[in-house]
Amino acid sequence: MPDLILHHYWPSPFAHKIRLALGLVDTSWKSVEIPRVPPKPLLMPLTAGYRRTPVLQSGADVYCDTQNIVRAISELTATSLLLPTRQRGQIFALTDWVDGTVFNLAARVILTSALDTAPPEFIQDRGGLYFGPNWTPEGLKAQLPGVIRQLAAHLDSINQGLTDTGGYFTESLSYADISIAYVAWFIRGRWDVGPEFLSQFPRVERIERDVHEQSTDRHEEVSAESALMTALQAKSSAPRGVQAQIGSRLSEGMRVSIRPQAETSDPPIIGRLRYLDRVRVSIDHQDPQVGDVVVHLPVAGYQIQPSD
Ligand SMILES: N[C@@H](CCC(=O)N[C@@H](CS)C(=O)NCC(=O)O)C(=O)O
Repeated sequence: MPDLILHHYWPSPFAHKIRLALGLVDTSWKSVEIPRVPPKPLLMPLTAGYRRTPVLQSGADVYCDTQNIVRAISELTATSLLLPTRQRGQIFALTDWVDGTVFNLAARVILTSALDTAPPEFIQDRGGLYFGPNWTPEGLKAQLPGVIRQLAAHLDSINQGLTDTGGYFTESLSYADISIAYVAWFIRGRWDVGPEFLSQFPRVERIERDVHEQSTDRHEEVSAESALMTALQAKSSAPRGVQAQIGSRLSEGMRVSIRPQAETSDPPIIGRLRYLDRVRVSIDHQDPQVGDVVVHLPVAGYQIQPSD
């Protein structure tokens, strides 16, 4: 297996989720630090326009979106620990809820608390990504108490689904537990009353602790330039082929544009369709700095459209 290279920045909660996943399967990885806001000139050549954090690279294969990255880690390290087959559906249902509703509420609380202190370009960028085009600082501030109540309601449900040992669905910890742990880590570290707030949910805190204790940290820092060179020297052996699907009008080689389904300010990812099955879409992408790479995204949560 080519080295796993994580393009990320340390305060990123979604990147933390992947650092924990790499640690739970006890694999080594290389760390490339990327900027917290665009421009990201040493990431874009690899991703065909995908700008979010994190991105996982393995040779000339580039995996975007944590849902897809966790699948890729499971496949590349040949372990079913994170996504055991029988519980996979339940795990994705829970992680969808956590990454969507629960993370969004936590991001609202944390961004609202940072409105007067964080750099304005950071606030502007994240507002557009997480809250759509019509958000305002006043609106966020007015809604804060109600948002905190909603966040507590969701964490209470998660807390009640847990016991004093093991994971949410499985005896050993899975991707479901990593999702609970990264949101708790985000709330604890970035909100001044985060630790006090979390103490209301002792089983959530227990999962946060267990996941962090069981995750190893086997990373090594490398430069972004060397990661680009790795891609340039590698050749992807990712499969080709577009699975026929009812209602889907896509075919191999078609130029496509891929965007998150939600209303966000993300730019489209554009390339030639190489592969599509029910869970993953892959596009061929070329750039002088990386040569030919294959960019992989999940199907769920994204709109894939033919593009001219
Ligand atoms: N659906 C994406 C969401 C990732 C995400 O929103 N990450 C945040 C960082 S925690 C982000 O990209 N922020 C903007 C940026 O880094 O440019 C995933 O699961 O990977």
